[in-house]
Amino acid sequence: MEKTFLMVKPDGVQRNLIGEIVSRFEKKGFQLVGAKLMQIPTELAEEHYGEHKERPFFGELVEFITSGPVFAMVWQGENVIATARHMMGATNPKDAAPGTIRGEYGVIVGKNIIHGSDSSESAEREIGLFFNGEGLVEYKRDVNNWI
Ligand code: RTP
Ligand code: MG
Repeated sequence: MEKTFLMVKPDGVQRNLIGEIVSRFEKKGFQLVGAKLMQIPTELAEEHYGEHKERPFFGELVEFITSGPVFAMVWQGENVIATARHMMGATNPKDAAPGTIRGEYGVIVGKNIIHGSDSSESAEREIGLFFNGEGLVEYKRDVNNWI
């Protein structure tokens, strides 16, 4: 089953949005298979956002994502990678549709509440970086028969 890596960023944790965000993916019908509250070390942040190393905002991005605890999660379900990105909304909250997570709760691009893997390659890479093959739980859920 397809898996993706989602993370409530430090602003989302500070604003008490963990429950709201978890609830949205639960209600959609996706299944939580791993989660942890953690403070990201600088080296992990730099690796996670490595594709943006040359961008002018890289320093700020790493500083922000390491500035407080994040809630790291792995979710699974059919097409979960693309669907989660739709549910998150556009990167810049000013362009994110109402009803999406960033559209409802975000204001500026540097504090956009949630991260989500953007492809199957990045999902695999990010799940490996944050969970390192440990802490994922496979379990049957009766409700899956109804989704
Ligand atoms: P994320 O990786 O955090 O899920 O966000 P994303 O795919 O929607 O956007 P991406 O292009 O990967 O950018 C990563 C994060 O960098 C910050 N950013 N700042 N100042 C800027 O112009 C700028 N552009 C991007 C955002 O916080 C974005 O989530
Ligand atoms: Mg990205």
